[in-house]
Amino acid sequence: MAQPDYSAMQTAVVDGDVATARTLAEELVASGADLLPAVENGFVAGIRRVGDLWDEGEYFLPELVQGAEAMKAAMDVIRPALQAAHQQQSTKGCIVIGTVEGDLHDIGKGLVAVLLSANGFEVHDLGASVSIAAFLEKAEEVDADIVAASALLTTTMEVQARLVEAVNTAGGRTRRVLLGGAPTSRAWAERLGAAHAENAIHAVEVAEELMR
Ligand code: B12
Repeated sequence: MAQPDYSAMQTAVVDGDVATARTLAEELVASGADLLPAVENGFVAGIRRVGDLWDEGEYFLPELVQGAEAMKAAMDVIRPALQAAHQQQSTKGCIVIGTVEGDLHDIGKGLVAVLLSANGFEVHDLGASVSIAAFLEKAEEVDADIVAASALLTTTMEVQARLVEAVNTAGGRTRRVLLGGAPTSRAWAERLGAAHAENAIHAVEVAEELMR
């Protein structure tokens, strides 16, 4: 089996080339290669590079948006295949996940949701910019064991803090909160009394620990 062309995947995202990103994703799925390392070393590396170029003042908002579009096009192709490849029957626990209110970044959260679901969790993905009330309402409705929340902006980390507080003080059963997103850390989550995971694979391990 030929090694997936990580560099072409990165370039497609960095160039914001939606059509090429989609084609490369289709070829990747058809090749039967291990999808997770390819996503991480290819498309995700590309979107991180877009972030660096933005940091360096090389890219402005249109390029950031276009890079995200290419990334999303690739993930739309890969998501169902990733899910099918890892699918497990048993339900390890029920998780409500979303990106907190005011924050539109949902690529990483989406990856976490897919992997949790592929590894046997029942996952309810509420999308991006989710209000605390919506998290609580859904958690109650589906009797969630874990509420998982992403924040990619330093300004929306504070919403994670309020979410933890709201989950802990809501009536009814005890639920654990799992936090993530690039600016967050284990120390931050622990200070709030929540769990933390660095990435999608780690999120599965931590969620499994929380269910023990
Ligand atoms: C793509 C992108 C966008 C896209 C988002 C599209 C989308 N649908 O998601 C768009 C163009 C919309 C965007 C907008 C903005 N963005 Co932006 N964006 C990014 C970028 C380049 C990549 C983010 C990404 O998708 N990474 C790839 C994924 C796979 O990684 P990840 O998100 O970190 O997720 C992993 C882990 O963190 C973890 N994880 C994530 N969520 C969760 C949740 C749980 C529960 C767990 C356990 C784990 C977990 O697992 C994931 C998989 O491994 C980052 C730069 C960067 N290097 O992160 C900037 C970045 C996050 N953006 C930034 C900014 C400033 C903005 C804007 C304010 C720009 C503007 N002036 O308008 C707006 C904000 C809009 C808003 N209200 O949210 C800054 C934030 C700075 C800060 N300190 O707060 C960054 C860091 C860029 C920078 N270097 O300055 N952005």
